[in-house]
Amino acid sequence: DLAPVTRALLSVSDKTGLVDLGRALATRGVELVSTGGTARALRDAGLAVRDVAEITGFPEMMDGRVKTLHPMVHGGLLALRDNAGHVEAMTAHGIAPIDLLVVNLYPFEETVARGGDYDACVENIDIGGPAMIRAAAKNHAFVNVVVDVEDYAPLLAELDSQDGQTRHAFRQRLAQVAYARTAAYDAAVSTWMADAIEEPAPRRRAFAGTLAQTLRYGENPHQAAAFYTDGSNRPGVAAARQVQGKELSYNNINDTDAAFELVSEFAPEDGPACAIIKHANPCGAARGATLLDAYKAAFDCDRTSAFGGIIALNQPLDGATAEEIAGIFTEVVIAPGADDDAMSIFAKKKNLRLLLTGGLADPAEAGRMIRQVSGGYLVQDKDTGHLSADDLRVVTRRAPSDAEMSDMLFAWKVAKHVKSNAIVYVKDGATVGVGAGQMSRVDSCRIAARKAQDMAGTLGLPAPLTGGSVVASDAFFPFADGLLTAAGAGATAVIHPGGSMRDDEVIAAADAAGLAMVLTGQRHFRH
Ligand code: 93A
Repeated sequence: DLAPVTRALLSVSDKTGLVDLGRALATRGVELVSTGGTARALRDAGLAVRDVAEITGFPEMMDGRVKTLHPMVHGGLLALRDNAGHVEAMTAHGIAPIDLLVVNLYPFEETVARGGDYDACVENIDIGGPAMIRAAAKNHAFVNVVVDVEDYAPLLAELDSQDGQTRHAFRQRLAQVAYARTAAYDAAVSTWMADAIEEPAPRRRAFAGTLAQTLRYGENPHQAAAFYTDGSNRPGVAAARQVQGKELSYNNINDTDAAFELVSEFAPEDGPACAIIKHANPCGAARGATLLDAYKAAFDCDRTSAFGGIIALNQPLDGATAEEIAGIFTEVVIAPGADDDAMSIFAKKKNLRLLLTGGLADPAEAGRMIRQVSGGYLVQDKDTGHLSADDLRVVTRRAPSDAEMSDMLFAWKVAKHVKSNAIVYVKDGATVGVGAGQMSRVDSCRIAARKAQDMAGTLGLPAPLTGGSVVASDAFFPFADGLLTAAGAGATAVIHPGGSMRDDEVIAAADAAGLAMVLTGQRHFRH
């Protein structure tokens, strides 16, 4: 069960903690063997270290492509110490056992993330490192393999508690982590290649994630959960800097992502915009002359639901907006940045989480979405569909006014981020009613209209804001009933994909009600 550690091979690209580890091992009587740069770093710190080249009898060659790929190394990692044949082979060939392997790989993921060119990415595909990791992990009956700087301290603690040896269970855990690392590494290589290769897009994909955070729990307290990053460094919840507030929860991360992806639809140069999210659906989204105006207008769509919501902004948070946001309970605010005023106002709200992203996500950037079903995974391209006024086909006698057109395009972008069946009423660049996630479209129409009515009561308005609004539907109206509900609520123009068997009936109903209707030819289901 216990295995001694007398000889270690260290080969690391990330030299964090290396010298301390080397010294700690040397102090415990472990002989150090190492590759070029790693050996240099150890030697510079005054430690005795043998070069791998001395052991293999070969110099590192081909720009380091071949340095540890040799039987003297792999024999030392793979030999079963209790197998007479293996021991005989070691003796015959002068192979000395390696009991501890410390490797972290060429920074492939980092090279991709910083936009390295094709050749730089290829050169950063580590071959010898993963080969050794896999060999050492296979032989965990005798060999320890450490692939993470975080595991240096636990390794030393184990050696100290076990008198310079390690327990089988400890080595087994290290081996499991090691295979997770090599699997994620190769998945990252495959994912990068799939994106680098021109059409046709490859269909065989592997997925990689790096553990970023162990979460307190999942959607509910009885579910364990964790957060993995995909290494893309895309602006968003994963790469954001959390300035203040409690740790993000599973639901926070999910909702913050929904909020930021929605607000990223609105380019900063087109003016300030704000989205407020609850349970992954927008309960308000608006543009405004100022960020404060945008926030207030988004808030006025559904003040009740906005309580405890998540707010995303497309421009740096300013003092006036921060002051207004701080007036009610909000879970998370995510924005490209924040000025000093805003920071000091938020600093007084200790629990409010503030995330800064440094920029917006690019809604046109290709990506993959993965969903689990029982027994498998569904994978699809990200919904990057987008429209401009030129893509729309007017099908009613009345053409929309410029104001209606602008509101319809806004509503369409919001509808893309609402769970189906999605119905979004918009007036003057702000949502005034959102119907989400209903099994029937007409129900979404009714719910959105009713919520607008409720808000009119809250705001003390004589009539709901859906009067004179436009309405977007994420998919076609299968019958005229949803459209008639929207018209009844006061909508004057409608945007939807079209394509129903009953389009004629729906268009005739729009004409009869004096509505303007445009078809997108593209839908935005979101389930
Ligand atoms: O180019 S490699 O794939 N060929 C090898 O034989 C090899 N052996 C170790 N890369 C190889 N390594 C990697 O070198 C390790 O995984 C580690 O990331 C790096 C350490 O190099 P140095 O000690 O020169 O800084």
